[in-house]
Amino acid sequence: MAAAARIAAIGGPVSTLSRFRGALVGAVLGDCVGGEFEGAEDVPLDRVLQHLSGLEDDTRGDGILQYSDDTAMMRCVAHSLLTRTGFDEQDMARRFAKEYNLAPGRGYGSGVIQVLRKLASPQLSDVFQPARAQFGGRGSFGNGGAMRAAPFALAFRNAADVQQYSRLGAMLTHSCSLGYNGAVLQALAVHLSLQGALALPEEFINRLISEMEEVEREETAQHDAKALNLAEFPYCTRLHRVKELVERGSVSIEEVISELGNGIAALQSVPTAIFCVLHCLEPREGLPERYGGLERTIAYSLALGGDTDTIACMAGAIAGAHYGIEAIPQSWQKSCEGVEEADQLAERLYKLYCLTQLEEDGITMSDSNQPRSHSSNQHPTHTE
Ligand code: R7I
Ligand code: MG
Repeated sequence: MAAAARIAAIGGPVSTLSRFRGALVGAVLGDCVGGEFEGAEDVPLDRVLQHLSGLEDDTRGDGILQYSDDTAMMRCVAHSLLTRTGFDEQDMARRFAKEYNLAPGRGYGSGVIQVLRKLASPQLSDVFQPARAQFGGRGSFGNGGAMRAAPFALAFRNAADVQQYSRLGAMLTHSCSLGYNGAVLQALAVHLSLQGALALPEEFINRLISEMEEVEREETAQHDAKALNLAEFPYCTRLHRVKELVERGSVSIEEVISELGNGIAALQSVPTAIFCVLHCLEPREGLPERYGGLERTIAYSLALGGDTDTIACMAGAIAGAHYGIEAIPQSWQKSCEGVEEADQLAERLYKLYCLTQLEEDGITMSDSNQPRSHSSNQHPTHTE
C-alpha cells in the first residue's frame, strides 16, 4: 500500500482536495464495478472478490467497465453547478434531457425516462412539473435523485445549502418526499464525510438522525409516509436501525437486507449505503486483509445484491470522501469509464468551494464566483 493510502487507512490526515476527488471517483467506481451484480438476489462473496481481482489484470485494457445512469446524471449535476456557479434548475434539467437523448441505453429507471423526455421539450416552462406527474401524481420514490446527489456536497459549504439544493436537484425527477429526502440524506452524508466526521462514527450517525428529524417533520414528508403505509419519520427509523446494526458489529448479509433493504427505492438503499460505509470502517471477516476501507466498502456493497451499482455508487461517494483519492487502487480507477472526468470535476468543485471560503472570510471576489441559486422557483409546490 502506498504511504498516503496507509495514512488514510489508519485515519490520519487526508487533505480536503483528496476527499473531494475520492467522493466523485468513489461514486463512479461503485457504479461501474457494481453493474456486474445489479438485480442479482444472491451474490456469493467469492464471486465479488473474483470480479474485483479481475480489475488488477493489466491486460484487460482501460475503462472496460462502463458507467450507468448514476454517473451519467451525476456528471450533469456537477457540470451544471460548475457552469452556473450554483443551482439553476433550468440548466440542470436541460442537461439531464440532453444526456438521456445522447445515450438512452445507460440503464435508466423505467419511470424516469418519461420525465427526461418531457424535460427535452423547449415549450416546458416549469421544469418540476413532469416529475410531479409521475406515478399517479405522487412522484417517484426511486433512488435516482440520491444516486447523483454527491456533487451538491462539494459545491455548497453549509449543511442548509447542501440540503436545500440537493432536494431541489432531486425534485427535477423525483417529487415524492421519499425520493428527494433520500437525496438530502445522501448529500448530507457526503457533506459530513468531507469534513472528516466519520472519524467519530457514532456522532456521524447521530448528526444524520438529528438533521433528518427536522427534514421529516415537514408536512409533505408526514403525508407521504402515511400514504405509503410507512412508519412516521421513515428515514430516521432506518437510521436508528443502521445504528443498532453497526453497534452489534457482527451481522449477516440476510439480516442487513431484511432490516434495511437493497432495492431501487431510495428508502431501501440510501440508509443501506450508509450502513456499508460504517460497517466497513473496520476489517471484516471474509474480506482480504490487504483491502483498505474503501475497497471493503465497495466489496461489501456488492455482496448485498439487489441494486448493487447504485448502493455501491452512494457508499463509494461517502467512503471516498472519508478515505481520499489515494485509498482508491489505481487498477480499479483505470478499469472504470468516466473516472478521469470525475476527478477533474471534483478538482473544479474544490476550487469553487475554496472561493466561497474566501468570500466568507470577507475577501471580495467577483460575484460570479459565488455558488448561488439561479432558481426562479426555490420551493416548488406539490399542487399542479
Ligand atoms: O429512481 P430512478 O431514477 O431509478 C434509479 C435506479 C437506479 O438503481 C439506477 O441504477 C437504475 O437502475 O434505476 O427511476 P424511477 O423510474 O423514477 O424509479 C425506479 C423504479 O422505482 C420505478 O421504475 C418503479 O419500479 C419504482 N417506483 C415506484 N413504483 C410504484 N410507485 C418509484 N416510485 C414509485 C411509485 O410511486
Ligand atoms: Mg441501480
